[in-house]
This record gives sequence, structure tokens and C-alpha cells, in this order.
Amino acid sequence: MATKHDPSTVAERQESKLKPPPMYQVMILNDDYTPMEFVVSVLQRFFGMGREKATQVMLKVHREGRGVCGVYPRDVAATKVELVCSYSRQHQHPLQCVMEEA
Ligand code: TYC
Repeated sequence: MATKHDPSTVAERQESKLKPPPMYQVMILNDDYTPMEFVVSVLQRFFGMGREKATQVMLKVHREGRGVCGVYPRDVAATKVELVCSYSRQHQHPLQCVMEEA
């Protein structure tokens, strides 16, 4: 067909218009009651950290008040927040987990 667009040209134009999806930092907040060991286990279980990295992040949060556990697309970040909060409540700990746009 003479009027048909060259598909490669169309694809190129669409590609350049698509913005990358916004990313979200998932953070944990310090509190006075959650045991350090529990926080380390959460960072290992839900954020795939090794024990050393998890311990470093936990201590940073303990000293500075908050810290980043990972950066994810919105749905993944929201799911992590829910899982960490419900897991912490199941274990009777007040650990807070939040997300904010990166
Ligand atoms: N501050 C807590 C304690 O002294 C440990 C802790 C670290 C709690 C990080 C929460 O996100 C947190 N037991």
C-alpha cells in the first residue's frame, strides 16, 4: 500500500515520547522498640541484602533516623511497603516502612 507508514519510523517516534516510569524509594524509619536483629532479617528477607549490607543499612537507620532499602517502580514499591508492615505487625514490632518518589 502506497500510504502505509514505515513501521520502523512509527516505532521510533513512539519510543522517544515514552517517559520512563517514575521510581520510588522504599525506606524504613527508626524507632525505639524494634530489635536490631529483626530489622536485619527484614532487610535480608524483603530486599535481598546479604547479612553485612543489611547490618550496615540497619545501623545507618538507627543513627540517622531513616534509610533507603531499594528503588522500584510504583507497584513493586507499594507491595514491599505492605509486606514489611504486615510482617512487622505479625511479629508485634512497630517498624515503619514508607515509599517516596525518587
Ligand atoms: N533503634 C532500634 C533499637 O535500638 C533499632 C532499629 C533500627 C529500629 C532501624 C528500626 O528501622 C529501624 N532497637
